[in-house]
Amino acid sequence: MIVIHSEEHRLQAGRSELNDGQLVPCYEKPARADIVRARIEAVGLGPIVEPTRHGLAPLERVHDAGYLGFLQTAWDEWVEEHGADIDALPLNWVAPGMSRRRVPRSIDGRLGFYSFDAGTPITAGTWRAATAAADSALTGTDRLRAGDRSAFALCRPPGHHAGHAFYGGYCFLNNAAVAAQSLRDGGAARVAVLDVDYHHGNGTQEIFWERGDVLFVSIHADPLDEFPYFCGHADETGAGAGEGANLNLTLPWGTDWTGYSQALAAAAARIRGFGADALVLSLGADTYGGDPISRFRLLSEDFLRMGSAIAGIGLPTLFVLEGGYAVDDLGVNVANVLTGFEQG
Ligand code: Q9C
Ligand code: ZN
Repeated sequence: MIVIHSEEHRLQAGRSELNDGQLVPCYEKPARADIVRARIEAVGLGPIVEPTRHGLAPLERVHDAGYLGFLQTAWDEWVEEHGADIDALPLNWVAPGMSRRRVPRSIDGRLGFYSFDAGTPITAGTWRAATAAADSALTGTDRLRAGDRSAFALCRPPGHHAGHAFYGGYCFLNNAAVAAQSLRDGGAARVAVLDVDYHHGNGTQEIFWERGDVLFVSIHADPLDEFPYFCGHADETGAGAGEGANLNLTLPWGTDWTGYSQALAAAAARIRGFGADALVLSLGADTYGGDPISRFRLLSEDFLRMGSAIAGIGLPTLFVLEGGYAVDDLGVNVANVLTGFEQG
């Protein structure tokens, strides 16, 4: 399977994120992509190509124009106010009962307006890295349209927490959603997105919430216990034309392959019943037992089984990298999903 990857991911290298009450080194770091790329080369998965530039138009299909403008200028505005020695992190957010009718003028206000956590620093290279990742996903959709059975967009930064007009959870542009919309615009009547990252894909859910043509299925840790906390529950099924086209499968802390594989089988059955023309697979490997910020217990060999179960859905599939923070084992775990898929 062809792999699409840009060295520009390196331009997103945040210094610190807020976690457990402290500023700690970012978990979402360049070494993640490097180890995935190295493993893919080692197993000879397929050629690694650079993304082609697709411009702003496909991003504007899922993201708010004002939000995209903010992302492009946020770093410069931050530097003007606070200097370049500190990454841009938001300080406060709107709560129910507070007005959100005006976009603040101050960069600190705008960071809070367009974000939902303090774990996602904006840096000098954020916009370039994020657009290179989205371009990788879009280049993957070009391959599916050309007839490939699968492709892997080795994206960094990840995307599934980013919504129509918000960033957070290490995500700025929703690479998977951009890809799904691009497949629709390229002629696919129905597209399914399956999100196997440990965390709920709240951004993807929000983007397609009222859409009946894009099915969103997510398997993740129960948001009563786990980030992003405020959505991802089983009773969130979509609205309007999208009613019934959103499926959240929540699992408890400590879930191993026994519990996980049952949810995956349910997800696969729902996707098969939807009649999609293509599948976008949000591939987080933070379900791994060794992940430093997550609490599932998948083993490296389980990721082979995961890939094989995904192949069983029987659709042209674009894999898009999301989370996974056990860096030393991330390459093996991600490559296992892809080789498991190829072996069927
Ligand atoms: N104490 C992705 O996997 N912080 N994002 C969690 C845990 C946010 C994860 C803090 C985790 C975001 C793409
Ligand atoms: Zn995750």
